[in-house]
Amino acid sequence: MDCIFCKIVSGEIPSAKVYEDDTVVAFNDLEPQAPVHVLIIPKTHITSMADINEENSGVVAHIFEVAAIIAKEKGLDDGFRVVSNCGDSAGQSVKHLHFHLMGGRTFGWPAG
Ligand code: DGP
Repeated sequence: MDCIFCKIVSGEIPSAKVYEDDTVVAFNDLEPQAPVHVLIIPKTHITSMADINEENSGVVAHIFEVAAIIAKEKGLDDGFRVVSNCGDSAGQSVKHLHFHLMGGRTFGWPAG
């Protein structure tokens, strides 16, 4: 499968990794939108949030544990944001499930 994030998991495409274990990997976003902007992804290919089910949701729970670990490590004590864009209208450009962990600045709502 021609998937950029699967290639990051395998090491075929280099990335600045900030966390890795058996099931997930986290690395700095190539186009950071905040002083801290990390992508947390499952190692197995899941296309988007629309494909989460009772068989694979465990890795999503784990991703949120990892987000808390990284936020602490990065000193995001004032707060941070976790976002997953799902599908074209939400702006999902890479079709491998990923969560943006962003912090180090103030965020607007619902965007910005
Ligand atoms: P989204 O638009 O939600 O699908 O976010 C995809 C993000 O992935 C976007 O912020 C840029 C980032 N990205 C795309 N290609 C690469 C890559 O090859 N390496 C890294 N580190 N990030 C990438």
